[in-house]
Formats: sequence, C-alpha cells, structure tokens
Amino acid sequence: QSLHFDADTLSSKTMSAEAAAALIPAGTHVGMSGFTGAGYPKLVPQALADRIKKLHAAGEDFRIGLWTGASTASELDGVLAEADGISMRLPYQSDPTVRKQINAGQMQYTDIHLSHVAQLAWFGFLGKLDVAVVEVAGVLPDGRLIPSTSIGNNKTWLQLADKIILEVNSLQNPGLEGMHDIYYGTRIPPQRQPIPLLHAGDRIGQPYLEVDWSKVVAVVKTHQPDRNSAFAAPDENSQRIANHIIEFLSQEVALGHLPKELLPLQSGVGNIANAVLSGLNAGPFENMTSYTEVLQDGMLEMLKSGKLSMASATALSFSPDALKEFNDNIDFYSKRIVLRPQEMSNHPELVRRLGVIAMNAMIEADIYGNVNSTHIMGTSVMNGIGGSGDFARNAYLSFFMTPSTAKDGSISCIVPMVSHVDHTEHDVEIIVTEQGLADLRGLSPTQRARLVIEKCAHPDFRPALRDYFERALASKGGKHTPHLLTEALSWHSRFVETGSMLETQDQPEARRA
Ligand code: 0RQ
Repeated sequence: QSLHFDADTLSSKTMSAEAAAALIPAGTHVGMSGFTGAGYPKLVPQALADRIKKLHAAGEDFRIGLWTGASTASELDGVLAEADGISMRLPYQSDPTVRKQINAGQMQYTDIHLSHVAQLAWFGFLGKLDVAVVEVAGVLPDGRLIPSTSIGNNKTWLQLADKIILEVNSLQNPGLEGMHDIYYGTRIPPQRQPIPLLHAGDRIGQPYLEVDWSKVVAVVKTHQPDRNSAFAAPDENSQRIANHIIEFLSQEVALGHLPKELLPLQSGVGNIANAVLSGLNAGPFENMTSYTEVLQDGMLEMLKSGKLSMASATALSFSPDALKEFNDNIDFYSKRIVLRPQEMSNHPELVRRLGVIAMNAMIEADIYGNVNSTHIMGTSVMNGIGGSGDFARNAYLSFFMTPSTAKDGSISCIVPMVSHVDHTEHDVEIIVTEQGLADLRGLSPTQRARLVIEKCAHPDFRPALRDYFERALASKGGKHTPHLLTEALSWHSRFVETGSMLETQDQPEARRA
C-alpha cells in the first residue's frame, strides 16, 4: 500500500515534462532510473537539458549531480551532457558525450561497483539525494508502481529522495506486471540480516515499488521506446572465444567440478558476451539458469529454446528484433524472468551462495592476470566497472575475455602490466582470447605469465612478451612477480607516441642498450 494516494492524486499531479523539469533545482543530486538503455526517463531529462541551455545562455550556472542504475541513452545522458548540465556522474556510463567530457576533465565521474550504489546512498556517503526521476510502466489503483524494463536503483531513489518525478510510459508492455521482485528487507549495518534467496529464480519480495505520494511532485505521461540497440552478428573472434569457453565448461562438468546443467550464468554486455550465449544455446548443456545483471538477446534465445529454464536480472536490454519476440510472447517470458533491484541482482552474498559463473569482457589483461575493464591507455575511461567486480570476486568461476588485439592489430590486449587495474590477479581465474584459454586457478604469478603468453597472446606480440618476461625473471628484482619497472608500461607509451604497440626493427636492441 502506498502512502498518501487517493482517486485524484494521479490527475492532480500530472503535468508536462517542461513543468516537471522546472521543479529540479540547480546544484542538486538527481537519481534517475535507467540501466543499460532500459527503463530510463524519456522526456524530463530532455526538458531539463533545454532549460539548462536557456539558463546558461542567460549567464546562470546550472548543473546537477546525476546518479542512475547504469548506462542510459542519448535522451538522458547525451542531452544533459550536451547542455553541459552534469557536474558529477555515477555509477556507470557509456555515452560518447559524457565519456568525452569526463576525459576532458569537464565532468567528474565516480565509477562504483553497481551492487554498492544503493548502500552507499543509504550510508549517506554520496550526500543527500534531492530528486528522483523514475520511469514506471504503470500505477496501480492503490498507488503502488509497476516497474519498467529495468529496476536498477529505483527502490532506493524513491525511498531516499525528497522530491519524486514519475514518468509513466504507456509504451512499455502491461505484461511486465508481475515480473519484478522488489526486496524490502535490506537494512544497513548493524541491522543487516541474511538475504533469503537460495535459487536464481526465487522470489523474496513483491512485484511493485512503493512510494510515498506526498513526495511525488510531478507525473509525466510518456509513450517512448527504450534505446534497443541492435547487436552485430558474432564475428569469428567472438565465436572462437565462445568455443574455448564451452569446451572448458564441458571439461569442468566431466571432472565433476560443475553439475551438468552448470551453475547460474552471468554474462556481461556486448558482442562477445552474446556470442558466448549463442554458443551455449547451440551447445550440450540443458536446463541452465542465469543470475545476471542485464538480460540481452542471447539469453532470450536460450529461454526460447528451453536451454535456459529461468533468468534473473535487473534490466532487459534487447535489440528491436528481440524486443518484438519478448513483447509477442510476454506470457511465456514473464514466467521465466525475474527482475530485481541491482543491489540484489549483483549482490556479493548471493553471487557467492549461488556459485555464479561470471563471464565479462575486458580491455586488457597482463601476463600475471590483472585485468583492466575501464581505461584506454591508463588514463581515458571507456565505460566503467559496472557489475563486473561484483561478480568476478564472488563467482564460482570468473572468466575475462577479449580479442587478443585491438585497433587492427596495433594494440596487444595482453600486456606486460595493465595500465589500470579493475580486477586484480586475485579475482581473475580464466582469461580467454580467440587464441586460447588460460586457466589460472591455483597457479603462481610466473606460472600464470607463461600460460597467458602461450595461450592468449597474439602471435605478433608473443615473442616480445616472452622476451619481457624472461628478462624480468633474469633481472635483479624479485622473482615472485618479475617486472622491469622502467619498461612495464612501455607498450602503452609506445602506442601513445607511435600509434602502435608493435616494436620497430631497432627498438629491442635500443631498449637493451
Ligand atoms: O573501440 O569503440 O573505438 O571501436 O574498446 O571494445 O572489443 O568492441 O568490446 O564493446 O565488448 O567492450 C571492456 C569496454 C569491452 C566493456 C569493454 C577498444 C575497441 C573498441 C570496445 P571503438 P570491443 P566491447 C556487466 C559487465 C566493463 C563493464 C562490465 C565494458 C572499444 O565490456 O565496458 O564488464 N566492460 N560489465 O577497439 C585500447 C585495448 C582495447 C581497446 C578494446 N586493449 N586498448 N582500446 N579496445 N581493447 C554488465 C554491466 O555492467 C552493465
């Protein structure tokens, strides 16, 4: 039951996006819905961006701190960044304008594990949340809210914000009702209790979001689609990566390390992840489950084929074709999908308990198994850590995957030392490129280095990696994790200077001199 709601509440609070945007003060923290291009507000951010542009033209300062679930779309991140309206962004983004401004030093960005965001807000560590702008799929006669295609941090935003603006999107499928599971049992320490979820498909909460309607200052009606980006068909490298993983999982089943239906799958975003899921869909495993963050096309196909019996996530991020399949058969899918707040979909306690198999893409790994998921050449952020850390550290098996080279072969994705660390050698178990798979479990750093070089590096870079490692081992430094400190990041600086990590003929000699 939602507080302060009666028959007139909805109509009395309904207004235009412009009128609603006018209720957001300058300098505030605004928590918006949205996760991987799903369930973000479609009209209020645009109206706010227009207002900000006018105020800037009149010489007034106006920026907000923008908090979301994860990445949104050009109608949210894009327009607000173009209006120079964001002072601080958290916790994950993938928008080209936002990225450009962060890397130009014009926008502050704090990149946070996605499961941590809600608790950090509750602890008060992020400051006060002033306004929530949340898309919902509908409002029940008693005032409770039917969540949209993502939940993300919406429960927390609605509970913590002083003022709430709701976008009610009539284009979202009414059949979403009942798919969500909002757990209201979270507490902050020392009141915390175990979370009563034992299987990936368990429901431990309720299908609706509660809201205190005395805080709702505006309701805006919308009828707009989510971002719905299409995926490229899996390329050869992605397929090879997928094949290595499936072969490895089959061996693990044969060894008795995994049950034949595997353990709940987590799959990151992007084309490699989708290729792995396509491979699993065509592969030998039956009756699989998933406990993941974002449900993309690949998992929908697995649900359709019956290979996946159920899927848990916090967002539905589909291509236009997959969205049509989902909408046309929502009765089938809604029985097999549970959407949860991101603090639950990514919860370390649950990931550990369920024994999730985590599969995430990366930018680069080093020979010792440290992984960089976020930074190009150590300084420019790409997207953010997202949920990869939530899953990698707590998973039963933790895979990181990448093609062995980037930018037409000029960059090796296996390097002597990563230029930024998101996942340390302690959190990374299996590294996979199209060249092969390195199973690092139980190995020492030097054992890992030999395996990563031989199995994962591209042949164009393998000799130089062997050379680096052998010279590091022969140097007077420690033999546990051998490095040549003056050379460890030279591959990156060579790329910055010359546009390639590949050595020219005379470089190795020059370096040894
Ligand atoms: O550049 O866009 O200019 O072409 O990085 O690389 O190969 O297209 O791979 O789209 O899967 O992204 C790690 C960024 C991979 C992503 C990352 C360049 C490459 C290209 C993208 P262009 P690809 P993907 C849970 C999991 C963190 C969050 C996460 C990511 C661009 O997967 O953000 O794991 N992960 N979430 O050319 C320089 C290298 C490079 C490189 C690739 N070594 N050096 N550039 N690129 N390798 C889900 C969520 O949290 C939502």
